[in-house]
Amino acid sequence: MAKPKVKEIDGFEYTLYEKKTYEPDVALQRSREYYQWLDNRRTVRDFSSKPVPKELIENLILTASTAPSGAHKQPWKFCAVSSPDIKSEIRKAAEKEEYESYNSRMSERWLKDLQPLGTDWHKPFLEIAPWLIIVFKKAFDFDEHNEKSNNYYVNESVGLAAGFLLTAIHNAGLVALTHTPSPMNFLVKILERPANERPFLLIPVGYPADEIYVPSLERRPLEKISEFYE
Ligand code: IYR
Repeated sequence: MAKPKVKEIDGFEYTLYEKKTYEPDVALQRSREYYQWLDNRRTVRDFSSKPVPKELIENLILTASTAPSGAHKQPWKFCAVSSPDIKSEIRKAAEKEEYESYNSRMSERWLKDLQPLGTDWHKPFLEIAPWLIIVFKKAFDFDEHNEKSNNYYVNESVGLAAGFLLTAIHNAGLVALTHTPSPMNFLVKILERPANERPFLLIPVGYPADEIYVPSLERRPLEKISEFYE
């Protein structure tokens, strides 16, 4: 008998999930290739202004939204900004906060840790990148009766979605920066977000500028980042 596509368990509908699998040798090869492909992703701060179609950004957001979330509450909102006026407003507000951070709020030790990255309070990429995706986390939500409903593991869930977003950007041959101007509340105001949405990450997305250099960084080797208990 053919397997039913859906069935009811304890009063809830379940869908048949036919996951494609691979024999270990093929899986091993795929895992190696995927690692090498993702190891090639780098954070980029120098963007080209070359346009990126809206539909591509929509696909990136849809990909991010496939992340798992606590109780499947999907506690995220992705705001995609290409409007030059809004980008410029965001840049102005971000630079104001960043100026304060770099000049008085960040510790000497923090500034020293950032030296190899070459960052400062100037954020031209906020206007140059064709799109800014601002990821908001929803501290709580409203149900269909407009009653407050809970979200769970919000930071974990939105962090996962942001990770999926970064891999989708890399896959599209685009680059991104995980930018965290601090504090980020100005984004709630500029984008007129409701009270349950808090800024999580600001991610400029686009093509890289013509000739770019990224810091020569090393990723920690497997022995340093893992312990196996066999
Ligand atoms: N938010 C600041 C400072 C900054 C902090 C860390 I930690 C970084 O890895 C990079 C930058 C900025 O965006 O410049």
